[in-house]
Amino acid sequence: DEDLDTVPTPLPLVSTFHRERRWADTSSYAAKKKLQSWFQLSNGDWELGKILSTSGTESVISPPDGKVLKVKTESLVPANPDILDGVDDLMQLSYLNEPSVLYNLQYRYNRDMIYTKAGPVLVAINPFKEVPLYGNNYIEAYKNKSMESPHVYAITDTAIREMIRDEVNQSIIISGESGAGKTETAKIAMQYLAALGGGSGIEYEILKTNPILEAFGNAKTLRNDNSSRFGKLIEIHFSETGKISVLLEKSRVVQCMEGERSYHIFYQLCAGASPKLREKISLKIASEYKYLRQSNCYTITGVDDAERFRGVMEALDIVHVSKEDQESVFAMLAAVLWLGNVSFSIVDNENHVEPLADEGLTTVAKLIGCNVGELKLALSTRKMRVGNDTIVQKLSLSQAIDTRDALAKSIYSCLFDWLVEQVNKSLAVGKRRTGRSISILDIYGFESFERNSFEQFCINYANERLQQHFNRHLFKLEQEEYIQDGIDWTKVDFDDNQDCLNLFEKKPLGLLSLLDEESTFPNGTDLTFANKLKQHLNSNSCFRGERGKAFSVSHYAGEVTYDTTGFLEKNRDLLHLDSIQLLSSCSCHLPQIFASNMLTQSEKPVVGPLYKAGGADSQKLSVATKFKGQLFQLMQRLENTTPHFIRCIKPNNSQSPGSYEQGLVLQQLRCCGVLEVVRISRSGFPTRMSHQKFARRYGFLLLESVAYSQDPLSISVAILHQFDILPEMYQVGYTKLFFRTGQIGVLEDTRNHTLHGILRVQSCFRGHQA
Ligand code: AOV
Ligand code: MG
Repeated sequence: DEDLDTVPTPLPLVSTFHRERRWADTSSYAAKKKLQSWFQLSNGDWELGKILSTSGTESVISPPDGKVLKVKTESLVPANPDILDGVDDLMQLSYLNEPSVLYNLQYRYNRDMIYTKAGPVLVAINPFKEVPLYGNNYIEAYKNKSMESPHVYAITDTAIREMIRDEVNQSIIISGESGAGKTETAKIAMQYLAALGGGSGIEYEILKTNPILEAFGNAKTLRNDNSSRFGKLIEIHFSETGKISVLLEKSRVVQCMEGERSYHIFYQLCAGASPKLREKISLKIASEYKYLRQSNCYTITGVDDAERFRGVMEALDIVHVSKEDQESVFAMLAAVLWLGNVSFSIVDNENHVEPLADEGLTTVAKLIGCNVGELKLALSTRKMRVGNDTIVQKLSLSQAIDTRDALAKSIYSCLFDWLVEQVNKSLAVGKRRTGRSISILDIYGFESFERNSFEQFCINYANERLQQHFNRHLFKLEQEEYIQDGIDWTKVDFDDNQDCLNLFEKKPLGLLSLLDEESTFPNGTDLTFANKLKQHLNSNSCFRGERGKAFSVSHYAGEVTYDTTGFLEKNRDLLHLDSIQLLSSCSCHLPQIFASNMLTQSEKPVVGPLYKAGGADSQKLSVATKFKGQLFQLMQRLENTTPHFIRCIKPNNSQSPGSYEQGLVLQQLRCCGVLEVVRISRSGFPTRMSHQKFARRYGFLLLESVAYSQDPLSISVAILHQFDILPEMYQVGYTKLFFRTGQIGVLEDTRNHTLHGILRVQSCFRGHQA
């Protein structure tokens, strides 16, 4: 404390002040017209040009290629001076407009600087190639803060520090369209956590289990060769365990679009199983299976499925799945594939069917360990309770196919759940440091195809919820806090997606409720469902009825037209008691785990509608209701954490390196509100501290000892004055102080130096000159 009078006060603030000042220049553009400016080409792209002259409403502009063009003056958008090219935080741009942001990101992208800050948010542009930004040297550099450029490592580091400093759980929330790089980004964040754990911690274990979850939960889609078909929340508890929770898209097991693939593991198994294993589980090559044949796509360029299969087996070893259980897992996968080959023939004049007793049926029976007769019965009849009697009903062809597919899907999804459980169990071994956690959220990205079905409906709904979380944290809560604390500031408009969420969630007249209702009607069809939507939802501005069975939703990320074909069936996802009983009675030990799992599922109290259509045996929650429930749980877990957001951007649709399509990037920046985030961060006061905490933390730096006798607010104000913090840099609220970005850092540095008793005045100056 005796060193106090050498505290370097005003100087460090100067550089920050200049930066702040530039922001205010935005409106004075007219005065500077003769500078560089953005103008729009006919294809919508922006180009930079020098304004040669302006007369009336027209300007003459010269782009770098030497041509001279006439453009409307009002269409010109001011460009930033060259000195700001490629700044690493968009907040630093003098002119914050779309072309400037696009250009800045592209400037960096072309130099392999794929990360840029947008205020508190990290923007990551998918390089579609290896970039030299990762590995131990980089991790070390971020750890000891010798590297400051934006990076996933830096965000992860901040999360860890805040967890320790504030004793609050943290989350890293990764969003972006399909193929934008979320899953890779999640792995990079894990990498950092793993390295901090010294290479033996839980994070390292989680990384090693990745091949399992990717093999069983990812597939090739038209948007992404390695598309996640499940959302996952990795929770790393610094006291005891890591935990992964997931939501899987099941339908892919039995059907997928032309050019896409089912789950990687099927192809990996077919390509990589040893001759001995093949024999044991009666495995053929991928093209022999109908489930895999339908999309006409078996391989992914640059991917060796056989090699990946070996990786999966190694990972299964790591999570202590015994060789015997592994074999059972593979046998179940083979059973799923063979189920798809089961075909039916008509047996009476009422069009009832029975499965053919061919290779498909007999192999399935062998693999799951039941007799052929039982399986045949389970696939062609349904037991129904009528009063006190049980009657046996024969199935039509489409009912039988649905029953078969439902069985395949539930075997697969139980297998997936079981694997997640094994992974979680293996992660639960060993205890760790503090009692806090960091969660990493990586879900399926927003999808819009030519044809969009129930899966896209669920996926996009989840993304809509996530967007709401983003909005709430970066806009709503922020603005509410200012108002509550009596802070004077300009409100920033942002696209609130509450209307769209209402469209999905409102009861009884919302998309989800109406879907569930129609799913319970025996005579409900996809068409009656579509008509009902049009009848009830037309007044919602986010909804549009389309021709036939289709409807459109205006999502935050764009309008998507959904085809309701298959909606009811997929939502009901009936698995009949017959199938469940079959599975629980068979001799292979894994299916019993599944079956008990399924039984408990179907015995759960029914909160949603009852499915009268299938009889009393098939009462259970609809897929959409279950999905919503899981989603809410997930969001609730996130609500209690301090979020750190990463926005992944896909620079082109061809998954190729080096190509940066302005229009595509702009659309993504717009829909995730990147510009607004920057704007709010500039106009807002992102750092805040209660008067008590502020006084406690910095009060001892005060030169006047009288301060100690005063109330926290007066002490706060005295500190601000002593340090000459400029009035526009902070606001004094009723309960808190609010600071612009970077301000608290100066105080914090001074405090640290003082505390350590070594006032290295010089280095402190140096640190703030940049
Ligand atoms: P996604 O998770 O956002 O899509 P991925 O993380 O699977 O997207 O990324 C798609 C592909 O982009 C990867 O397979 C890589 O080839 C490439 N990629 C992404 N990030 C990087 C990076 N940092 N460095 C190098 N290549 C990268 V989806 O799961 O479809 O929504 O449901
Ligand atoms: Mg993914």
